[in-house]
Amino acid sequence: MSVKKLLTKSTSLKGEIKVPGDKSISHRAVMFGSISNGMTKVTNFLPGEDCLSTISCFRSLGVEIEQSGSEVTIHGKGLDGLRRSDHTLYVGNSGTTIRLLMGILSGLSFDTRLEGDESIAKRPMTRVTIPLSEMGAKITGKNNGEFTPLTVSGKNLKGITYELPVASAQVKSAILLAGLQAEGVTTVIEPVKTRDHTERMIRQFGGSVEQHSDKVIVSGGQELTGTNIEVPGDISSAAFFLTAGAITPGSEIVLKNVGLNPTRTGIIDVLREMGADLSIENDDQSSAEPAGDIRIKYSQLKGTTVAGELIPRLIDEIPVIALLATQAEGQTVIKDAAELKVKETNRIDTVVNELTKLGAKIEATEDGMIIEGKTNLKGGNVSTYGDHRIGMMLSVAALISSEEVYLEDSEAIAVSYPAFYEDLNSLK
Ligand code: SPQ
Repeated sequence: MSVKKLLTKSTSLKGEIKVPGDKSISHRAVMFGSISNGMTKVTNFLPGEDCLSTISCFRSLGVEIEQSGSEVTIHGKGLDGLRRSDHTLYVGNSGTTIRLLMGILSGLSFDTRLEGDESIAKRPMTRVTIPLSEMGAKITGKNNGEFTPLTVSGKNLKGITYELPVASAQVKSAILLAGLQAEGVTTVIEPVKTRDHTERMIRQFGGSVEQHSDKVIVSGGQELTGTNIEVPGDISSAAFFLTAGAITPGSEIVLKNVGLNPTRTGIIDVLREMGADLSIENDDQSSAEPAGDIRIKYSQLKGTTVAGELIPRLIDEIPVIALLATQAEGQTVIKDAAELKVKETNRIDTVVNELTKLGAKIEATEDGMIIEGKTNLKGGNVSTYGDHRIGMMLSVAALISSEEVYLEDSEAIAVSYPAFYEDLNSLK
């Protein structure tokens, strides 16, 4: 059901928010818990639609999982404990679920059919099916395995050395999950370093993995053991409030317990570069995933360039960085980000089209966008087009728009942040 939401301008935002658990880490906690031996307890799990899809897929594969809000208990019986599902696994809107799951299913001795929603049906899968097939799995799907529905027939796998053609944590993770089951050693070479939650989690579950600046190496045949995982807050969710605080005059917001894994903190670097008044407090580097509180105050911003090695460290924050740039003096250039075209929507086109409707001066390029600031945003009719991050970015834009903003398909936000509007309203 499409929900059209009326959004209005706000005065200064003040207060504290504890953003929900990290989406990437929540998915991986359920996956590793399901393939390990023994019990795994996950706290601060993100009960968003995407992570619930991951739970539902593993339940269909025979894993006993209890979930109540942000608490999850997984009764893992190891990879051998997974059973063939008699129905197609439905991954909803979640690219992480389908791609990482394919890595796990590649080494299991049964067939599994996978499909998702309309957006998943358009997202490229050969980036995963090619290396997994090279390892020995048999994967069939629409257009020679490019699109869902896909069927994975698990086989005995052999380790490979694979150079990723695109910087992608999902592809790297799928290969590592297959590598844990393969004969011999699997090496993934990255063009640019991407988020390393999978690597950190292999160690948390008692496995071993070698991490170098440009490559990751795992040996096959490792036995993983269940453990307790405390998920830090999601910096990609925090990014919407960091932006709201930075662009809404008079604001001061503190975001509690946000994940500060350096492979994810590109947004902090960009905000600082743009002149934002931002500080990190209670920085805790002692856990497997570092975390801390982030304080942001309204300030005058200036344009910047976002490119190169920074891109994978903030890939999901680019929609909201485009909004920040509309409020910065001068030009902001975002490049080397062609991957945005294959997310939940083509995020170059959606960001440019929707922000243009609100009066932004923004132009699409082949691999990014160019934004001229500072512009006054006005009201209008916009849509998420089913993309949660576009929905939250437009909701933040509405805070400083001179007229009312109507947001079509606002329900998409529940994919990663079901309580987004409650948290936003608590700051008004
Ligand atoms: O799971 P999904 O739908 O792919 O989610 C997105 C998002 O905006 O939430 C991307 F559309 O995040 C990806 C991210 O872009 C999550 C992810 C991960 O958990 O490994 C890695 C990134 O994708 P990729 O393709 O660059 O590896």
